[in-house]
Amino acid sequence: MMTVYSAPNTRAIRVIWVLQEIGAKAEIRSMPYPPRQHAPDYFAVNPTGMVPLLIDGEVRLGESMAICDYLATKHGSPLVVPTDDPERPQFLQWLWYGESTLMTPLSRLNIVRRVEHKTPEVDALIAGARDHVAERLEMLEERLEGREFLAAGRLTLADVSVSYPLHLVGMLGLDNLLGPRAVAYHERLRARPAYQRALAVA
Ligand SMILES: N[C@@H](CCC(=O)N[C@@H](CS)C(=O)NCC(=O)O)C(=O)O
Repeated sequence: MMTVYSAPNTRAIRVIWVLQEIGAKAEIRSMPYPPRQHAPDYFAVNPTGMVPLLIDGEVRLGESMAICDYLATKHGSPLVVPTDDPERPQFLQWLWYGESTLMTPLSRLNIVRRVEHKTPEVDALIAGARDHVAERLEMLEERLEGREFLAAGRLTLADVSVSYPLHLVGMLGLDNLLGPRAVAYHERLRARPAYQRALAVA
């Protein structure tokens, strides 16, 4: 049986959602967040202390989208757009947008906002990161014009990737930066029974 190490409100939700979409079984070991504080024994399993982590026999993967790709590919799932599909380039574009273009300023914001003694420099960093999030969400809003999903006209790993930064947008209280298409898109993703089941165990 595969094992997935998880914690609530982390990128592990992507992995558990994919497991649910493809109907694959894994033991989910959910820890309080952050494991480095609340589950120090986890360092013996993963020296970085980060989640998600997948263990499948000899295979150990610690990048959420690599795990999703590994699982979906192994199950021959349409969540992966095949290499000979004309939608493949856009699939890749949006898959990486989710974990780099959109996550980068969100991660920065998530850290800097915790600085207790706000100086003008800290405020400028927060404002700059927020502006980057806003600009980058505009790209998403454009892409969603006339589309229910980001590529190939169906749910793919590109949507799984982008769902997490959208979740973080909500957690950071930045919903006002989302355009109407992004709001409807995120609701559409969240309404999927597989996503709801995943949230319950992540
Ligand atoms: N690029 C990695 C990032 C993993 C990551 O940053 N995980 C966060 C939770 S979303 C974490 O475990 N942070 C806890 C820590 O750094 O101690 C992925 O996509 O899985």
